[in-house]
Amino acid sequence: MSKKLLANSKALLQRAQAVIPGGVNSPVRAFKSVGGDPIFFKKGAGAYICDVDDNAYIDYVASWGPLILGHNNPKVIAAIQDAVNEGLTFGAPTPIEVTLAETITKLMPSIEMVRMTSSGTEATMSALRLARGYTGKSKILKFDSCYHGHSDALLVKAGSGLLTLGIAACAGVTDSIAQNTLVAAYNDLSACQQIFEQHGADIAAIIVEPIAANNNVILPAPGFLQGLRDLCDHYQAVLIFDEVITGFRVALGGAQALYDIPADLTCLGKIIGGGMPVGAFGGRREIMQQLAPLGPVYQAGTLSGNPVAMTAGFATLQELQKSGVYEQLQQSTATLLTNLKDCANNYKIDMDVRHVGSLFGITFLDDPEQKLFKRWFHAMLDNGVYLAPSAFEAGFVSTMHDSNVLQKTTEAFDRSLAML
Ligand code: HOZ
Repeated sequence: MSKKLLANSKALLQRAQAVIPGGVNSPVRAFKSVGGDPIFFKKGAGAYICDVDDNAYIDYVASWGPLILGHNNPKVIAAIQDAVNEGLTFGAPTPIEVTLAETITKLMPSIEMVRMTSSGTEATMSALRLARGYTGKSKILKFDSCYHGHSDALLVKAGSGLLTLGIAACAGVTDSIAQNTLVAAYNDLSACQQIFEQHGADIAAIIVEPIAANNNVILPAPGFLQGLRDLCDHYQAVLIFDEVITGFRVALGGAQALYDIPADLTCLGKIIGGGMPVGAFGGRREIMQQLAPLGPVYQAGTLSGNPVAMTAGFATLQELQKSGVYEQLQQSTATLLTNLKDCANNYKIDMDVRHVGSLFGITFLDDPEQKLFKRWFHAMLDNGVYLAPSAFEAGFVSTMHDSNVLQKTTEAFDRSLAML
């Protein structure tokens, strides 16, 4: 357990546990799989976050992905402050939601029309409903250990917090809902072909993370995504890419640009809100026009298209469009992982590292029960590096992780391995 002074965090956790289930508002924050108690934070700046006991950490969680520009980017904060001065929400259209929609459709050409939501969960849930409404079919195909938020139909064999907490089947999801969710192993195209041979006439959509970021970053096997595209074309099913994590993270046009596979519908979140609550789903015009008020598929939200969130997202995308940003993110992450791998080799620790742009995964091999991971996680905390408290969550590098920060991380990693 951590040797840092965490008295204020512990006191807050006690208060929180009395009024918030588990003391947290999202289960993977609870440290349940790594042991110890969650840390409470009070501020962030650039690559660093500071807890309520004034301990500073280099942050590789980045609020689980949105903060690609680091904490409190001055341009994003200034834009938000201007927006706040005009009003927080109107429950009516505002100019900035049009501007953000135009920007998204320009940067991700498979998205011809887009509808904003307040979370990634709403985006995937609504995309499924739309796919069912458009095709008139009821089943969906998802992949084992991919995570698409917490709507009922998608909590079947899900990754992220369910994998972390060992929840194989979520209580409260009825059999009648789960039976319409078919599951295949990620990258197993022949299993998908068999499922389509059996159920093709009933399958409305395939939903997939084009990079399995909620299972510690598994890359798509060559031909896998194209195979899914072909199956959807052949059986008239909708191909949904869940790019909530990968969108604007792995490339400006997301994973679909990187692999050159257009989706019919794409789900977004995280980065397009610049740190504010947001989600979106969009795609082919013909499908999106099935949404109310144009069509019969209902979908809505009081805070959808919230002007403060739209402003933060637009300011973030403006920064990301500047030349060299993604090259720098790619280079920083490659440097970091090479340094960590060299360091692990020095200690004769077998470690696999993977990254696509600034999205990365680290796995200790021969560590099936994550015993080494847990000790390493706490050693890194003690050495001032904050990682996701789960062996199945991805890490994120921001534009603020400069060579100095990367060097400090490598030194902390070295000290952590020495402690183990
Ligand atoms: N679903 C997020 C991780 N993939 C976790 C969100 C949170 O706990 O804040």
